[in-house]
Order: sequence, then structure tokens, then C-alpha cells
Amino acid sequence: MITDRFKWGPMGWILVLAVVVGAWPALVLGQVGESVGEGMVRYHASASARDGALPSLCLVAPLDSLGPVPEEWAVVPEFTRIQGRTSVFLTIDEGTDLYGTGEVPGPLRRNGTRTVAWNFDAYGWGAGAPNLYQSHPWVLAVRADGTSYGVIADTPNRCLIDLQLGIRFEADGQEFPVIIIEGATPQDVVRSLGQLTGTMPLPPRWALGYHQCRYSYTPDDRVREIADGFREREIPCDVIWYDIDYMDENRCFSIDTWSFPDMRGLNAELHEKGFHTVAIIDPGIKQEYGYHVYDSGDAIDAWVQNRSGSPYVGSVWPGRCVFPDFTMGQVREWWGGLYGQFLSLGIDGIWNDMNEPAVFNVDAKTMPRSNRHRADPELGGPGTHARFHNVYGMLMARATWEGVQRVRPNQRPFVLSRANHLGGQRWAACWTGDNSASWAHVDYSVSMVLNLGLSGQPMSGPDIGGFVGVGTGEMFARWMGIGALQPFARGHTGKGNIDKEPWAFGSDVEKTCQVALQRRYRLLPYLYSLMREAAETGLPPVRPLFFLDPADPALRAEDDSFLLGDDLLVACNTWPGEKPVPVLPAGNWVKVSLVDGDLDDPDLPDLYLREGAILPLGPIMQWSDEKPLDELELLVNPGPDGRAVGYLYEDDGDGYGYREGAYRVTEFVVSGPGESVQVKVMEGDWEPGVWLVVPRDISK
Ligand code: NBV
Repeated sequence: MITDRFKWGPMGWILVLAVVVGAWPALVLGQVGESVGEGMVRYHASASARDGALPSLCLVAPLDSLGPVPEEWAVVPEFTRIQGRTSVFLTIDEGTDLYGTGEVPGPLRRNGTRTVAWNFDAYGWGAGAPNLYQSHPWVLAVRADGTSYGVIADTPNRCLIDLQLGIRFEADGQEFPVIIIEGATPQDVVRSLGQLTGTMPLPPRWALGYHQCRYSYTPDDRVREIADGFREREIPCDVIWYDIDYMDENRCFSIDTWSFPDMRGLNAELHEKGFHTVAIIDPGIKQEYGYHVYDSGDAIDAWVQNRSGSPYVGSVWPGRCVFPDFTMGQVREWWGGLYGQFLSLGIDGIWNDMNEPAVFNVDAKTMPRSNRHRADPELGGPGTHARFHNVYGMLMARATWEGVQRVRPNQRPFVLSRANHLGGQRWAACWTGDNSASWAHVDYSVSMVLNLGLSGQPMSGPDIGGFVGVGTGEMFARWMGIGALQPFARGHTGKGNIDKEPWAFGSDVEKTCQVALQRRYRLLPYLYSLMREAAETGLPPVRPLFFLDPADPALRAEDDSFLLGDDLLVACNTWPGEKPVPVLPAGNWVKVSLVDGDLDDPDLPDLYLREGAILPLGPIMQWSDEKPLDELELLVNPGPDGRAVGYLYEDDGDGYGYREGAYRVTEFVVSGPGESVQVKVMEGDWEPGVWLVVPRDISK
């Protein structure tokens, strides 16, 4: 019998329906905001969310509240909570363009895209990949009038960045705050991002040279052959890389002495010839008693645990592996200590790979989210892998960087990491993972490096030539032409693939690669000055064209070209066939030649110098320290008033003397028509001597 003691109203039925189909009604939360700096505001979902917030894992330091949100503040988020996730929505005005979101394939302008911040071993990734190896829950917005703001979703959890109708972040786990930065220009916002999440420390100058890698150069004689191949052909190169086959059966921090009987001697030989070396280290540690890394880690109970509290075991290259829990300071310290003996073999830099962390034979390609980390209180205390997954690679890179720095306190560490998170530029540079030898990937490489730069990471680059697949000589030549002008320039390819050294595709391609790399080495003084600026301010060396005039709609989606600094425009040709006609911003941009023959090569990008700029060029060198920088050629493109200005930063190229004043910032000025170049030291007391300055007026 039906009684009327309990009657379902229409709302009740809607609720039942919602539960059945899983469409929970969203709970709209009343956000609370506070000022946290000049032009910076933080909003929490509610007062209780603010009081219970976990420490930020991307900021340099916790942000104190500096009082209420300024009255004129325009960008206000709306928080909702739905099915255990927090969603934050910010409307955007008509004409607002969106950028950033980290390591993403596809166009520079991100409006209409959906990206998932969830570090993932994305071997052979393509256009539709929602998530790659790194996570940057960050969006840079540029309004129609060129003013700008940026939004950090301050959560390490898996986070959707949905830019289809505005800016929407939706993240698992506990409610998270957003930090909004306002700026008069996008450059201001990117600088503020650097202030909040840190900047990349100045790398050693050799890291700005060309790097040659493959999976793997083995045995030792093959490494010698590659190194000699560069020197004999006079193709500039600074670094040779050791991929995993240098290890003894994939055990990290070990050497396969059958193939590399004298690793120390080999590195000494390479150093003699002007090379540095970088070796790969993965996080998966073979679970094997008697192996010093396993034993010493086990002794301090270093491993990430499964949900029942035992060490989690997953399969990677060495077989059954355990994974260091880098959320504990003690583990980072132990890990860093392992580099002492390792670097004593004469290895110069470290490459951290597979640190999403990648795990074989499981659908998720990583460890279970229910795994347990025993994080230190400063990281918010113990938590599940769901909370720490996205920062695992960043904390590994941090442990590596700090360890290398402890071992060699007077040298600058160079670390490359596949996985990383917003803020991770403090410890590692990045490459864009296992890309493919296709024209589309040549094209992505330009916008990816741009968006990484707009997301705080100034030093990135692709595997030049493509990791997966063969490609063609023309593609390789063009890729080298572009890659040679990006901050991190490394050729690399996969195991079993064809050779991809600059000479592997015949003499024409070899010539193009030689000229491409000679251009890079002539530009090293400029590139190094730009890295110094990145270290100081967070502004990346590779910049989008819209930085020149953020209000000009014609520049806002331009990603066939990029700017190196403010003065040099690189017009890329990322597809086969003729060079496209470049979009040139206002002013008299003049096409420049840096090396004989570069203007006639159809596979090299054209370079244009800004009106009013002076570009300092060094000599062609086979490696970055081959010659002293005592002769500079200055390319001068005077403005309509005859004026031109340029800058140069110099120091020892490694070490920390520059912190004590051992550096020099020089200004070059042509003050009017027919005037000669005036050279003025602006900062620093570094005095290695003077250069012979050879000006070339390119306007004539
Ligand atoms: O260590 C081998 C490779 C490495 O060459 C590549 O750059 C990384 O992205 N590594 C991945 C593991 C295996 C890839 C198939």
C-alpha cells in the first residue's frame, strides 16, 4: 500500500535522477580573496578552504595575506565543488587570448583547448595528447588592449585546464586556491610568475652549446667516433650524452664496464677535445640485495609505499623496481649523495628520465594513486600518490640538482628532467619527450618552446630530428635550422632508429646543419645574455611576436616565427616546400646573415634584426669555450633617428664568481646618424680584457 507519509516533490526526483546518472548538482562556494603582492591576489573557495589549505608545492615561499583584494580588482573567479572535485571558472572578455598551460602540442594560442595537468609517459605523442610529461596549471591571458593577467591553479593534483568558454580549472582532491597576477603587459605577468614560482638558475655556458644524444651511444669507441665526427667535420658541439645503455643492466649509478671499461678516462679524453658529458639517471631502482643503491636506500626506508605500507614494486628497465620517495628531505639528501662517486667519473651533467614516474605493464603507465608518500611537513605531510604524482619528477630533479651542487659547490649544475611541474625550472631544463620525425612535430616544436617559456620554463627544446621514426633529410635540415636557435638544442633519437647526427643525411644536409650550428655559436654571447635575463627576471629567451605589441591582433596567434630576445626575429619554415612569407611586426626589420651562405640556404630560417637594435656576435667556435671572446662583431640596425642600442652579459661561464661582481654588462650605443658605436660598461667588475669591436651597419 502506498502511504502519503513521504512524498517526493519534483526536486526530490531530480535529485534521484542526478544520483542515478551521476550528475551531482554543483555546490557553488563563496570565494574569499586576499592581496598577496603588488598586482597579485589569491582566492580560496571559502574561508574554511583557506584555513585548511595545504602548503603550495609550486611557489618559492608561502604567500602571506597583505589585506583585502584591491577595490578595482577585475578578475574574480567562481568556485564550485562537484563530485569531489573543485572547479574554478573565470570569464574572459571578448578579444582575450590565452597562452601557457605548459608542455602542450598544437598552436601557441590556447583558446578552445583542453589540457590535463597529469605527468604522463607519452611515448610517440601526437596532436590530440591531452597530457604530456609535465604539468603547468597556469594560464596567461592577454586582453584586447594588450594588458594581461595570469592564473595559477595552486594544486599539484590532476587538473583539467579547460579553455573552451573562458578559463576553467577542475582538480581532484582537496579544494585549491587560485593566484591571479595582473600586469600592464604579458611580459610583466611572466616576470611576476618568475617571482612567485622561481627562475632557472644561470646554467653553465657549455649547456648553451649544441648537444648530441642517441639511445644509446655504446660502446666507448662509438662515443669517440661521434665526438671525432664533430671535430673532423668542424660542426660545433659541446656535449655528448650517455643514455641508459652505459649502465650495468640498467642499474642507476652503475657502469657497464664491458662496454665502458674506463669511463673516467673516456670523459677525460672528451674534455680534452672540448666536450662535456651528461648521463641519464632514472628513478626506478632495481630491487636487488647487494646493489649499493638499493641497499643504502632500503637502510633508510626510502621507498614510496603501497596502500598497505610496504615498498611499492613496479616494473621498469631493470625489472622489479622500487622508487625513492622524494617528498622526504632525508631521501632527497641520500639521493643527492649518490652523485658524489658518480660525478667523480668526470660526468658533467645529469639527465633525469622516466620520472612521471613511468611504470611498465600497468594501464595507467604510472604507480597507483593510492600509493603512500611520507612527505615532510613543509610539503603538507603524508599523502597519497594522487597528491604527489605531478611533483614527483620535480622533487627528483630538485634532489639531483641539490646533490650535484653539494658535490661541486663551485660549479653550476646542469640537470635535464622529463617530468616536471610549475616552478620546476628552479632545478631542471626540459625537452619535449619522445616526439616523432614528422613535419607536424617540427611545427609543434616552435609553439611548445614558446608556451613553456610563457609557463616559467625558459630552457627547453625538442629532440631535434625526432625520437620516433625516420623522417627525411629535408626535415632534418629544417629542424636543425630551427632547433639551433632554441634555448636547449639537442639532437636525439630512439634505439634501433637510423643515425641522426648532422652528417647522417648526406653532404647537403650536413652543410645546412653546420651553418645552423655556426649561427648558434655566433649568437652564444647574445643567448647567454638572455639566459642571464631569464635567471634574473623569469623572461624566457624565446618569446612570442606579440610581446612586441601585445595589442596588435595580427601578432597574437603568430607561431611560425619567434623572437630570440627582443631583437632577433626567427622566421621558421616548419613544413616542406618554399619558405612562407613571414609576418613582420611594425618597423624596419632587416634580414641578417650571421654566417656565410646562411641567406641562400632554403632550409634555414630567415633572421631579422629589429630597428634600433645592436646584436653582438661572437666568433664561430667548435665548442663554447674554444676561444676567448675578444672580438665582437656588432650588427647595427639604426632606427629612423639613427639610434641603436644593444647589451651583452659576460662572466666566467661557470661557477659563482658573478655573484661577487665578477661579471660585466656592457651597453653598445649608436647615438645618431653617422655616429660610431659607444661602448659603456654598465655593471660588474669582471675584467678579462677588452674586445675588438667590429660594427656592421646592416641598414645600408
Ligand atoms: O632512456 C631511453 C629513453 C630516452 O632515450 C628517451 O629520451 C626518453 O624519453 N627513455 C625515454 C626510455 C625509453 C623510451 C622508449
